[in-house]
Amino acid sequence: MICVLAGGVGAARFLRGLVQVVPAHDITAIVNTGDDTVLHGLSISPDLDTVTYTLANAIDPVRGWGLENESWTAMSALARFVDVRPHGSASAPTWFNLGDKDLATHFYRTARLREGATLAQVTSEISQSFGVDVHLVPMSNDRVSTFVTLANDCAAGQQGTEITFQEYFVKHQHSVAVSSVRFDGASTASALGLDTLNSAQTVVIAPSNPLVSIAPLRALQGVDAALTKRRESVVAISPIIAGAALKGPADRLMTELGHESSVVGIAKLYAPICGTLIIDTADAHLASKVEAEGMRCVVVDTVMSTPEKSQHLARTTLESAR
Ligand code: FO1
Repeated sequence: MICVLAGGVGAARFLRGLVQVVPAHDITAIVNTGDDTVLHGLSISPDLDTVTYTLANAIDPVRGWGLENESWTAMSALARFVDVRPHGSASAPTWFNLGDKDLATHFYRTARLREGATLAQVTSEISQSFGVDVHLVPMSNDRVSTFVTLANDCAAGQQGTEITFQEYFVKHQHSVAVSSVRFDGASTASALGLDTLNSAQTVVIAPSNPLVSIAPLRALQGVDAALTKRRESVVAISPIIAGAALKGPADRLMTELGHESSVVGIAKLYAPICGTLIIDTADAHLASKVEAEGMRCVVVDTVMSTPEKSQHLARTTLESAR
């Protein structure tokens, strides 16, 4: 069985390639829930939904999140209340776009959680309803919430203020500088999938943001220890190519949080838990520096611009782990 540590879009694209290489039922994805948020009283799990929708071929291909062929009737109907809600009210947040079909997922998840179901149970029901055979496991059934601290006074607030991940990523389009990241609840949350981390033939760290998508998983008790114990069969794919992230703020966050925004910076983050780092051909000249961090380095085209390229990357990843 292959275990994949997954964030959002990059991980979803990699998994779409992996299911072409190994049977879906042989794959377990442990997915970040630090991005999860409650809006309109609805429990929203963006990374779980992005992975589910992508594997169901139902994702919106342009946005990379939410469902394709969406309508936005409910969201536009909310706009009328923005003018009347009291100052400071969090109701009718129109900055986080929820499509009409996507809302159904949040209705179901919220109602099932309120009935006492665990997030893992609900995730299994939702992925089954979308015909997804990959075993999707939230990193924990307990709430873990990612907060970022503002580095400067800015539109999002004063220097030193904490905002939620989604306020950072969506409301402020990750355009504000960050001085630190915190995973509230991680120290007491119990990690799911530890048995999988111990028993999987190979563990893949998907090309997700190491600091806000993979780090929440690693912050849970027992995860880093489990990975370190089997680091020779753990392989990571760098989400940074030629110093930049293909999508999202990974490169800026690396710099803002004191790391080098390069494959060497990624190697330094992953070396304790991972034996092999896969980097893009654009970074081939840095392979020896990655190896100097004590990791094997594999150079391949890691840009998953087509399903075929995702498949090739998945195949190379599995071969490099053996
Ligand atoms: N990302 C955005 O940039 N803008 C949005 O309005 C937005 C809405 C949204 C709704 C549901 C969902 O599952 C994801 C959504 N995302 C949106 C992506 C979300 O911010 C993810 O957390 C990021 O993709 C990072 O993983």
